[in-house]
Amino acid sequence: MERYYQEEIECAAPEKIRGIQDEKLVAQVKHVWDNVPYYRKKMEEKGVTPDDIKSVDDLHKLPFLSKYDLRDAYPYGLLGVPLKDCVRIHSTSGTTGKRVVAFYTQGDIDLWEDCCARAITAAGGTKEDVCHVSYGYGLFTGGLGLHGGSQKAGCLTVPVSSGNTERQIMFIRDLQATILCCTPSYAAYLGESMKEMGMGPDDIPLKAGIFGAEAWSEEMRHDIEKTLGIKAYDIYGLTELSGPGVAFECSAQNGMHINEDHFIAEIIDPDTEEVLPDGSQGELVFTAIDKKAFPMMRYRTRDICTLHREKCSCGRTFIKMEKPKGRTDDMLIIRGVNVFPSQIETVLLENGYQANYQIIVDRVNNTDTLDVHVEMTPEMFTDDITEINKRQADLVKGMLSMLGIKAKVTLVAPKSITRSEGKAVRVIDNRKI
Ligand code: DLL
Repeated sequence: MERYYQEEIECAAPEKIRGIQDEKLVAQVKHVWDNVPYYRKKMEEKGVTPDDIKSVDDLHKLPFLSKYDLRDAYPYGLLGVPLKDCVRIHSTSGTTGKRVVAFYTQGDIDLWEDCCARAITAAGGTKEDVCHVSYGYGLFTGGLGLHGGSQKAGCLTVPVSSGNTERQIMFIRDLQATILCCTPSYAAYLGESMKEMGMGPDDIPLKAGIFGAEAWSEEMRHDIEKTLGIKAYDIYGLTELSGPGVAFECSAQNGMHINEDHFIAEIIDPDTEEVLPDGSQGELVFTAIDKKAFPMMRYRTRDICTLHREKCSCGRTFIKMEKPKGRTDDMLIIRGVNVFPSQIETVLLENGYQANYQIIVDRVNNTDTLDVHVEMTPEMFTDDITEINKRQADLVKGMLSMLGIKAKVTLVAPKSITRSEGKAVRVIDNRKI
């Protein structure tokens, strides 16, 4: 039986949701115009005033915001309320440039936690469940976001945060955790560690996992589901828009419902900035229509994605986004060809490997090189050179057909690639361009 946290809105008629969006958008544009001089200036430069925005149909008239604006306005330039009305900040996990700092009023946190509670409830979470949260707590939004959502959904919430994998497995077993929240790469690592400890899916009571914060493939989902004996659900979000819970997966497990009563999604061509119709692949852009402290208007996420507005078997009417295919800024251009780490991952998982790999890009004599280091699984580990060469050649062939360019593949010993407790670091680009 499908469970909902706020059924009347999650399953509302599309016209009703559209009406809510129209009303909230008009009010939000006014809020921003009156309170965020940085964005007002952008609107003035584009010749738009709040009077021009009467419904979602007018959204395209508004200027975009991007990470550059956030850095420009760092730290307080995009605040929509006096600082004294804010009760929390979070910050991005990005490693380049200035960190993005996002602000929250108590109302913003409430809505954010509702979004996470919708995700947990859709994954089957109830008062009867124990929810083990291994996303990092702190500036990263994963821990506290899912924590708040889990409490609102009524689960007994275990705020483990990241680290100390053996202790995590012990808690999952001893406290009878039924729901696990962490990054997909950490879920895979927990599974690996359990195997090493001589434990299998029957030794833990988990039934569902809510995994996001990084791209993961369908193949990785199947692997995790098998190793942990659970159903694995995707969850999407970003700090700028509050954190996890902007979109979440339901029992259909084929795309994430966007919480459209709080966020309006668009897909644009990242080069021309033209809005594309549903079903087209492009850059995902969000307008947050409820958030007061950090009101993001037409925020360019850099995530490459496709939206679908078809009826879903779960009964929810919110539009669905596919798993993001990658980011415009993690897309590698190698010898002129666009390469996404997710494509390489798909080839590896299709060939029986796990998502333990590192992509090393360099430029030698003016030519780009693509090296992929891939861990053998313990089951396939061998020092037979003929066997290793054959396996490497198979992967080179698979990647050539997926990417259209030749990669060099090096198989390495199990567990030799550093594991991450948060988002995995998959790409090392040594080119000085
Ligand atoms: O990663 C928020 C989050 C925490 C989401 C926990 C889900 C679970 P940031 O650190 O600001 O926020 O990173 C946001 O991560 O623009 C995407 O590129 C990527 N991302 C987030 N969720 C997914 C997902 C959090 N399910 C950036 N699939 C986003 C693919 C994801 N990429």
